[in-house]
Amino acid sequence: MNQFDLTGKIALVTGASYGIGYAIASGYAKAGATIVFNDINQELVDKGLAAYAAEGIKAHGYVADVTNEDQINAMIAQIEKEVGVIDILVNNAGIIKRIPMVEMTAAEFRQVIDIDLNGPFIVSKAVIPSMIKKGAGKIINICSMMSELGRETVSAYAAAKGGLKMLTRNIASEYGEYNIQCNGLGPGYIETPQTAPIRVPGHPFNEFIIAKTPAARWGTTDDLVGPAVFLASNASDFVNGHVLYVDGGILAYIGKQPK
Ligand code: NAP
Ligand code: GCO
Repeated sequence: MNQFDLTGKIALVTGASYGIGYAIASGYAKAGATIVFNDINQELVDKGLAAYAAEGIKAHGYVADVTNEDQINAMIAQIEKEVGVIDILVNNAGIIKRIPMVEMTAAEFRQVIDIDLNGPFIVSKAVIPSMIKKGAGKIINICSMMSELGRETVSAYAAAKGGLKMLTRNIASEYGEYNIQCNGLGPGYIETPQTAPIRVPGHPFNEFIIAKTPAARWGTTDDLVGPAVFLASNASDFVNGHVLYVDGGILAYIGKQPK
């Protein structure tokens, strides 16, 4: 039996019109899964549907804001009616604000926490009952280097991603007996629209990250697909409450000595 085969599984990836979510969903489709995704507006959902179709993937797209419990509950009910019960949930949707903490408004802080932490709670809470009924489920929360490390200007994001690591452990603890595995996937610094502003060649942060990464490069979304398939598949049925960091070695490395 191919433990990494996702044939017959239905995977919901939040915020997956592009970026990391899109790459993971596309990888799941190639492993046999049926892909369902949401994004915040119809334009993005249509953009995502076109991108999946261009790869020969018939995805199902829904407009829903992960912070809106009514929208999420309605979407899950619609998915179960139109596609089927969700076997795999990837809580991917997220934002970042890079503002010095003392200059960040409480509203800005709350917005990041709402999307990056409350959102995964809301969506997980909506899908777990059907996973319990089905007798199995996989939940993968997209964590971050900021689940372990702080840095200037990302206080809200680090608080959210640190909380997401503990929400991951708590879901694993509370629902493991129902054969639900909940794990984190912790990307390092990845080339996506979210990091474009700090990845400009010659930008000090760009050089900094390359010096902090043993692999001496930014990650790509392709680097995340194999680990994401592992966490969604039967190959990880006894892995629970773990955060799998896919960071090229950043967390293990003090950083290259400046020349
Ligand atoms: P991205 O390119 O900004 O994509 C994020 C996606 O989430 C977008 O489609 C976005 O839609 C959607 N989204 C935002 N708010 C939403 C909401 N309230 N409801 C539904 N969808 C929403 O980000 P990314 O780089 O692919 O990152 C994806 C995830 O990986 C995030 O959780 C991020 O924190 C995490 N991560 C990223 C990196 C990295 O280096 N890129 C590293 C570690 C972790 P809009 O276009 O409308 O915003
Ligand atoms: C930043 C980056 C990071 C990455 C990622 C690292 O400004 O430091 O955006 O936060 O997005 O989370 O794992």
